[in-house]
Amino acid sequence: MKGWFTPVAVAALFLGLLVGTLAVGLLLPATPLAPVSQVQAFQKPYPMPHQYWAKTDEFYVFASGGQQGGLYVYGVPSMKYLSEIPVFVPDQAWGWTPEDPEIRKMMTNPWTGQLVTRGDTHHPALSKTKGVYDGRWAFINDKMQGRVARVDLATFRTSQIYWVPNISGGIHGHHIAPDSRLIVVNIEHEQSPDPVIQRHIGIQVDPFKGPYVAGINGIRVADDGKMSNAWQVWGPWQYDMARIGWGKSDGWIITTSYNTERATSAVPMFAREQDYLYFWNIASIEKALADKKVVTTAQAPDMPVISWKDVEVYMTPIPLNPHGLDISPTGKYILTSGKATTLIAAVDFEKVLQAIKDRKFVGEEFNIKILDQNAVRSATMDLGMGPTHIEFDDQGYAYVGFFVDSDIKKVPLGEPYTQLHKREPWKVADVLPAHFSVGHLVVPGGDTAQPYGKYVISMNKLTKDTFLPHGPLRTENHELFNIRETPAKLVDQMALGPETHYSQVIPVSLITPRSQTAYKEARALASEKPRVEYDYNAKEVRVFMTVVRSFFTPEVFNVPQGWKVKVRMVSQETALDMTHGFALDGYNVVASLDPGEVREVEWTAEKPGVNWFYCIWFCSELHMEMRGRMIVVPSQEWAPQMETKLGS
Ligand code: CUK
Ligand code: CUA
Ligand code: CA
Repeated sequence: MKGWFTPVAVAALFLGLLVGTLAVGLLLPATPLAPVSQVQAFQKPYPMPHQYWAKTDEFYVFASGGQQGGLYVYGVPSMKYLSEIPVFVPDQAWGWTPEDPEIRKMMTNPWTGQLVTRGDTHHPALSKTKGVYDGRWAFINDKMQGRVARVDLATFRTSQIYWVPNISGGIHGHHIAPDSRLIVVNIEHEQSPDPVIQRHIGIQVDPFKGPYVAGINGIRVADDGKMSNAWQVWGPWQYDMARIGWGKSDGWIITTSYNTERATSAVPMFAREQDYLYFWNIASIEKALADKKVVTTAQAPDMPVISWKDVEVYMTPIPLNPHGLDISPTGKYILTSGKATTLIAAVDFEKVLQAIKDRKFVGEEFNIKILDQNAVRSATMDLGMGPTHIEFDDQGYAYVGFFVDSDIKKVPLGEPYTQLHKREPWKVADVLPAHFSVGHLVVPGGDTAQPYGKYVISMNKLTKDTFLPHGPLRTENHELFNIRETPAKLVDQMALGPETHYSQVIPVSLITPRSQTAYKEARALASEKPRVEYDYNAKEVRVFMTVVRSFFTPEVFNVPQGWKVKVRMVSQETALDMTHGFALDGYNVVASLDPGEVREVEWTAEKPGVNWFYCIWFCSELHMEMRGRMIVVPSQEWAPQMETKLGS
C-alpha cells in the first residue's frame, strides 16, 4: 500500500491523467471499435411496424443533464431519446417557462426573491420502496444553487424545488433512503456559514483563508413526496458522495471526503496519502434532534443544525481523493475508488460494525474515531488508471469505470455472491472498452437491493471523433453493453447532449401504467366562461382563455398601455399528444399547454400597438391560423368602452 502516494507519485498521477487522455486521442486510428462481427447486430424489422419501440424497450433511463439543468429520458435497448424533463433551467421546448407563476415560484430563491434560471444536475434518485424502485418520483440535485427537485413520474414534470438553507451552493452527493422517507445531500463546497453555526460547532472560519466547514443535509420526504427540512450536521470536512445504506448497512449514511486536507486549492487537496470514508448513524442524528442539541439560524428557523460532535460517526482511510462510492445489493460491500490512484477499496460493512464493537481504532481526528482499514476491508483492488464510479448487477459483479483507461472493469464480489458467480472474488473478469473516458456507469437497478442487470451503460465524458464533427464543443456518448454475455458486447452508442453525470434505469413496467396522457386540472374549470376582466385599481387585465384546436377564446383583447396582463389558459383538449402553445410577438413570453392543462402567463403591456399571439405547436391543419391579438391602447387614449366584451 505504501509508496504510491509520495508527492512525486501524485505528480506522476496528474501527468498520467493528462498523458492517458492525450494518448487515447493520439492512438485513435489504432483503437477502432470492436469489429462488426463481434458486435451484436441490432435487429430491426423492416418496414418498421407502428409502436415497435414502445413494445420492445425494456427500460427507461433517467439521465442527469448536468449543465443542461434537468433530466434526459431515453429507452433501452433502443437508445431512443424520448424527452427532456426541465427542472432548474427554463426550457420552452418542453413547456417549462417561468412566465407561469407556479413555475416562477419554484425557481425563486426563497430568501432573496431572485428568479434563478441556472442549475447543474448530477445525481438522480428514483423513489424506492423496500430498497427497490417504485416508479413514483425522481429526485435530482442541483450542485450549483444547492437544491433538490422532485419530478412526478406520472407526468414527467417537476412538482417541487427544495432549497437547502444556510449554504451558498455546492452540494454534490445525493441519495434516497430505501423507504424514500429521507434524502441526504452533501455540502461539497466548504462554506463560511452563519456565525451561529460556527459557534455551535466550535470552529471559527476565516472567510479569506479558511479552512472552511461543511456537512450533510437531511431532507424529510412525506407520503405525497413533499420535501422539508430534517436536519443539518456540520463539521470540519466537505463530502463528495453520499449513500444511505440498506440491508446490511441499513440505518447508516455513508459519505466520502476528498479534501480531508481542508485545503482551499487543488494541489494541496492531494497532500494526504489517504482520505476518509465516513459512517454516520442515523439514529444518533435523530437522538441529537430529540435531545435538542441544535441551533437554528435567522435564515432557516425550521432547520435544526447539529454538530458532528453530537452524533455517532466513524471513519476509515481510503485511497486518496475518492470519487466513486457505491453499495452492493445486499448492503454489505462499500466500494470506493481513488480518482488519482489505481485503487478501489472494498469495505465490508459487517466488518465495520464488528470493528466498532471491538473498538479497533487506530486514532482519531476532530473527535472522530478512525477504524483500522485492515479490519474493515475485504480487498484493495489495483485495477487501472483514473477509477470513477461503480455499479452492481444481479449476478454478483461490480463494474468499475475508468476515466484514463477508458474502460469498465467487471469484478466478482466476495461472499455471499461467490455462490452466484463461482469465481475468485476481486479479480478482473472482463474489460469493456469505452469511447471515451468513463464518468458514471449504470446497470438497471444497479444502486438498489435488486439490480435487474442485463445491460451496462457507460456515460462517457469524451467522444472525440466518434460522431460527425459538430464544432469544438463535443457531445457525450452513452454506450450500451450487453452484460449477459462474456465478454460483454457493445450493442449501441448514442450521442446525448451535455452532460450526464449519474443516470438511473428503471423497468418500463414501473412507469408506463402510471403515465398520464392528459391532465385533469382543466375539468374543474369546465363550466367557466372565457372572459376579460379590467381592474382599474390594480391596473390589471385578467383574461380567462380556453384553448382547443384551433382557437384561442377570446382571440382578441384590448389593454391600456402599462397595465399588467394575466392570462389563464385552460386546455380543453383530451386527445393524446395534442399540446398547444402561446407565444406573444415582441414579448419575452412563451407557454405550452398539454391536454387538460391549465397555465398562466403574465406580462406588462409596455408598447402601444397590435401584437399577435400564436400557437407554437403544429397541432392541426389550422395551426397557422391559431392566433389572436392583444391591442395595446396608449393610456391617455383609453376609454372604458374599449373593454373587450365576450358574447354571453
Ligand atoms: S460526479 Cu460527474 S462523473 Cu457529480 Cu457523480 Cu462523477
Ligand atoms: Cu395549437 Cu398549433
Ligand atoms: Ca485529499
